[in-house]
Amino acid sequence: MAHEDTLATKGNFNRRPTLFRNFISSAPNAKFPPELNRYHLYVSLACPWAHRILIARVLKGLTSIIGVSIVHWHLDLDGWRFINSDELAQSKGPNDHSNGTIDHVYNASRLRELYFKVDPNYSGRFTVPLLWDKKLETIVSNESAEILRMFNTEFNSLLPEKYAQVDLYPKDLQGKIDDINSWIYENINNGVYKSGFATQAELYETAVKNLFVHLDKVEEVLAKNHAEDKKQEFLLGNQLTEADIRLFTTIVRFDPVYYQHFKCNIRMIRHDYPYIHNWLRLLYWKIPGFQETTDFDHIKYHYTRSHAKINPLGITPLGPLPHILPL
Ligand SMILES: N[C@@H](CCC(=O)N[C@@H](CS)C(=O)NCC(=O)O)C(=O)O
Repeated sequence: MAHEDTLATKGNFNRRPTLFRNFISSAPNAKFPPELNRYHLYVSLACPWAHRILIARVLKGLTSIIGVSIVHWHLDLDGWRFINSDELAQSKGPNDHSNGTIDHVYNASRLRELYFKVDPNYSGRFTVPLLWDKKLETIVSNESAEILRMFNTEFNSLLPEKYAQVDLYPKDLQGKIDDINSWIYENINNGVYKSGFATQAELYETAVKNLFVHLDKVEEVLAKNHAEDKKQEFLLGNQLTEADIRLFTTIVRFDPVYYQHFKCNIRMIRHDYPYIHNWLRLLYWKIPGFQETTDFDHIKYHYTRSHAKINPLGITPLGPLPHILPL
């Protein structure tokens, strides 16, 4: 990924646009209506974009409505693969997903087989997350920001009230969420990749400095929300929204991976950003959906053993220990 995405841009990392952009919709006659057990998610536990969707799937109570297959943590030149029969035999039971799973729908060996099933001439990247329609045997979407929105609203008619009323993109906050998402995406979610995949020192230095300017900005937002008697804990005040989910998946990887592997080491979350650190631990330790979808070993193996240009020996650093501090 690093190589292809930096080639055309003289060493700057440039994430290419997503190609499958259909929507599940509860509107009458929709091509992709909400249905029990019709859709299947393909994810990597390492990928911050896929991680958004796994969290939303739990928060919205969709775990028994939408199944999941998890790719192996290793990304090679042919893209993502599923675990093989030897690896399956070694796993410690059906709930051991530490290396990934088989493809529960087709038993494919690689994710690319699904892309080719839909378009034999497909020439884009074979990315996760991928939302698959088992009925029409096609891809609904591989754009995480949009899958997140579908999960938020389109399955509500199938959900118990407790989950239907969870709203990660409430009407009155949409403008503010869009605004914070856009600078966090550009400078932080993607900013760590711009730092890590830059192939020239000056480009790296510009990217990493910009990343920390924006982490400082997040720290200010959280400090302000918490100030005086407000004690608001989330990015948009006292309500958890998709903006928190989208930032979480980068911040939880920050000290264990990006700090070292992507050279984002001007400051560390745990030592230098008290408000971000508290917010991170609140989500991880207190709110269902965050901890159970975070697998630090899987995350660390993926980055440190897939990017041969960055870490040619594939030795995974052990620290920082623990990967996340207690509350
Ligand atoms: N726009 C996509 C980006 C997804 C993406 O870049 N996924 C990466 C993993 S973090 C991937 O699958 N890369 C595979 C490859 O480049 O071969 C989204 O947010 O859903």
